[in-house]
Amino acid sequence: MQLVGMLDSPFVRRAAISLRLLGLSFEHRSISVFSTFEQFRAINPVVKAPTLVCDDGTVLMDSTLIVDHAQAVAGRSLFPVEPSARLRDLCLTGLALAACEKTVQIVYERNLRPQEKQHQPWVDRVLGQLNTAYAELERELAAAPLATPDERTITQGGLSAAVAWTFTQFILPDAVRPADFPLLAAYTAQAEQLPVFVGAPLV
Ligand SMILES: N[C@@H](CCC(=O)N[C@@H](CS)C(=O)NCC(=O)O)C(=O)O
Repeated sequence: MQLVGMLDSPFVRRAAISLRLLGLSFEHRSISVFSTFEQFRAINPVVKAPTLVCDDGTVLMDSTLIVDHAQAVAGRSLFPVEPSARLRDLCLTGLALAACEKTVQIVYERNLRPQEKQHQPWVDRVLGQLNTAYAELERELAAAPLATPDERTITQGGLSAAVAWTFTQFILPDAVRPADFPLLAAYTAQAEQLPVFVGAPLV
């Protein structure tokens, strides 16, 4: 199996961490959708990161679908089994993915559009959505704290929240104030110490 994409993408990073937590061996190919577009296109004509090239040659994209496939191969899930715990973890994952998507939208708006074509009302809307996603995550953590992150027990919701928070803080340090999200910041700081996170560095 090959996981294609750069770890500065939170979607690639959550897929890489998930594959490792599931005990699956894979080759990571650090190919960019921007600087090495043609090389990426030769692997996946749609040029989306992450892309998983499966052992039978199947090309699968989207981090959630890659994790879904990886869980089927591994025979276990990174989500809790008990339905209400699983539902909560799905909600945490959804919020984390929304935060990643909103961060990426702002980065693309700032970096890929010429200055004169940037549309501030759109940026303001996305910034609001981004902060709301993190506020909802913080509220969830306040209502029911996540267990101290541990490689044997960390769930998809926990790992995705940590990956999202690290990504936003790294790429958009002015967008979300850590002081407003102390529980999320503290949880992420602990998760980032785990070997599986250290082994998939953002940079
Ligand atoms: N929902 C997707 C989002 C993936 C995504 O947007 N990846 C970005 C890199 S962070 C990408 O491929 N960008 C290139 C493009 O969309 O053209 C997932 O979870 O994998």
